[in-house]
Amino acid sequence: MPHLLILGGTTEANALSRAVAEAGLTATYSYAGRVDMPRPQPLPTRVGGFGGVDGLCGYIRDHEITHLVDATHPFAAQMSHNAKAACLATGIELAALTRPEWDEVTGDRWTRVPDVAAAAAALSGPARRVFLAVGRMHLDAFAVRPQHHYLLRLVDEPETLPLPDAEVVVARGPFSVAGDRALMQAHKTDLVVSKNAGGSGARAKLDAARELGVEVMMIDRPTMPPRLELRSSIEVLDWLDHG
Ligand code: 3Y8
Ligand code: NAP
Repeated sequence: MPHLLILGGTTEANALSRAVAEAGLTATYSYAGRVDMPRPQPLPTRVGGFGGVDGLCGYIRDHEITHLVDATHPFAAQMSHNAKAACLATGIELAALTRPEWDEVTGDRWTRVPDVAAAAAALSGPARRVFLAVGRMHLDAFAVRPQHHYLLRLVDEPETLPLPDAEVVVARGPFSVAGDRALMQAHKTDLVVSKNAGGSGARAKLDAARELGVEVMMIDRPTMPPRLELRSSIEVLDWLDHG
């Protein structure tokens, strides 16, 4: 009897979760436990790390997992590398559920940087009004650039902030272009810093930036291990039928 483990946390993972539940398949949805109230799922759900590759191998064996779908965010590189290693070690099938990265279109004013550290390094100039839409986990990297006024969008209210001049909006995606345009106008944003997440949940700020003529600093994705990459829930269900 197949038992699927879905490494979740994205819009696409949530669509897969619904499709798998509707198909009546045996599956478990997994969150890292990054936020206080993760979205409830129509599948049995576990929350928290596995304890590295060994912990994930133990989980796979103890729960007789037969297939793993890595539907984590494109910046969740550690989890994706661990998933590849654990599937090799335990001999179970692995597929990733991914989404294409965003591409610049006419009217965009993008500067691409290779990673979060390079984004912080590139902010060496005079004070700007920065919409830092990269989440909570990388704020420390920008502490070296305290001269800017930051607008931070976070999923949960932070206890402390490493940035002296920052205002926080607590919100989780998916976001709207009208909402992000109004937010950026109210903040007088002159630069948006964004991960190249792809997908629909986080792209509104880019469309709003284009409409407002605001510059975007786009952080490229980390490298992923080679693995089978699927693009939709249908492709995953087909893979499960034949995998
Ligand atoms: C815990 C689980 C859905 C899925 C929602 C997607 C879309 C909306 C947009 C901005 C960018 C950001 C951030 C973002 C988006 C989706 C998707 C996505 C970006 C939840 C969720 C979990 C997380 C973790 C959280 C990170 C943070 C990143 C905020 C659930 C809501 C910035 C990524 O406070 C923290 O520790 C937050 C941590 C990892 C990145 C970071 O480095 O801080 N996501 N986000 C998952 C877990 O525990 O395993 O409750 O749904 C999921 C979603 N967030 O259909 O509702 O698919 O990308 N999430 C980025 O893309 O840049 C916000 O503000 O414009
Ligand atoms: P990461 O840096 O790649 O992973 C760090 C560690 O977190 C992993 O080694 C693992 O711990 C644990 N982990 C990550 N995802 C997990 C999952 N789905 N289930 C169980 N454990 C998980 O991951 P991250 O960037 O912090 O992302 C964490 C979660 O947030 C993922 O579900 C991801 O899809 C979601 N998310 C991330 C972003 C982002 O910008 N990074 C954006 C949207 C959503 P152990 O080593 O102990 O097993």
